[in-house]
Amino acid sequence: MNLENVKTLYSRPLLDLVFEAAGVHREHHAHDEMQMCTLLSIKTGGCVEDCKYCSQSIHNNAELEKETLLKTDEVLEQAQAAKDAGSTRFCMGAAWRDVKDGRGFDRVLDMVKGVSDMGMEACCTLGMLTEDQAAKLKEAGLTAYNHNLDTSEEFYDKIITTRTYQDRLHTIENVAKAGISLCCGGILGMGESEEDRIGLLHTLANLDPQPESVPINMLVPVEGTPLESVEALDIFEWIRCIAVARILMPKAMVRLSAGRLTISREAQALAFMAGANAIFTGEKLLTTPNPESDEDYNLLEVLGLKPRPPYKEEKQQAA
Ligand code: SAM
Ligand code: DTB
Ligand code: SF4
Repeated sequence: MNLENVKTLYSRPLLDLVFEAAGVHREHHAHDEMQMCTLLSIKTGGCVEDCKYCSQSIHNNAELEKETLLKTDEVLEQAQAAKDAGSTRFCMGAAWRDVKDGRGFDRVLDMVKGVSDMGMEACCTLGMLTEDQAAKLKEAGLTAYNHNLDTSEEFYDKIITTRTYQDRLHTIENVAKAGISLCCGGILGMGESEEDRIGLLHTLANLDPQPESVPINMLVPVEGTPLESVEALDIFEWIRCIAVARILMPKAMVRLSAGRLTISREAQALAFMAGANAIFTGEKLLTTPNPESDEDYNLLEVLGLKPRPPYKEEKQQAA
């Protein structure tokens, strides 16, 4: 769909959009299922990129406990706990600009293999990747790689100056070449214009192949970052973006990522109606808090939704 058409779609009355998105959602997905995912920061802080929203950048002054790369056993223990708590996808995030070959990467490959062998979908977000590194992750059993475009190409350099939109697109290409599913979305509420949100949605929808998963992050304004006091985005703009994402990318999982802690249950319910069908559960995202699992499971129950079963069958351990 070209940019003009996305603009026209985006400008429709909100409830018409939600209504259409709900139809698209029901046509392509089990509308009563929610994918429950868990995030773990496997390497925290000290990142050389200057992303203005991020608690982990060395260019910002957020208060943060830095951590070197976790041990494989620790990560697999957490993955097992997430599985026991009902998660079917485990996403490991590292505060790296890019992946360096060597012992650290080899350890991440072991983690991926371990999570995959547990029968969970394994996802990673490690910064920029080469084609060869993507192939190795695929071989280790990686289901999906998260690499966000974050915002429109036009607004990008107001948020990050240490890498370009093209750098991002290049890694996305490497992920696709390796046959790994792409998880790619953005952040709303960074002070961008409506045109920037439209631009982001247009670029995401025109990726070939389209992302299998589209994380919609609402900015978590972290103290000590340049975006700490940016004005909050109207919640109906967030709903509008979710509905447009669902209509433009019918088969994708539309994933409510950062920001749910301050979003009301009612607004989340409307987002689910508009086609959002995945959430991160667990008390922490990477470095910021997330709603308690109990609250999330309670919300699902009230709304008549159920956790989506894993699409991966548990692998039989060799005797
Ligand atoms: N370093 C890797 C990278 O940037 O690709 C992976 C980790 S990074 C923390 C993953 C994503 O989290 C970012 O692309 C961004 O979209 C999101 N994110 C980070 N801080 C955020 C915040 N304060 N509010 C909302 N989303 C945030
Ligand atoms: C994504 O788009 N959102 C998740 C996941 N991908 C890795 C990360 C959200 C991080 C929110 C800020 C934090 O907790 O540090
Ligand atoms: Fe580093 Fe990722 Fe944070 Fe940017 S978003 S500073 S690349 S950890």
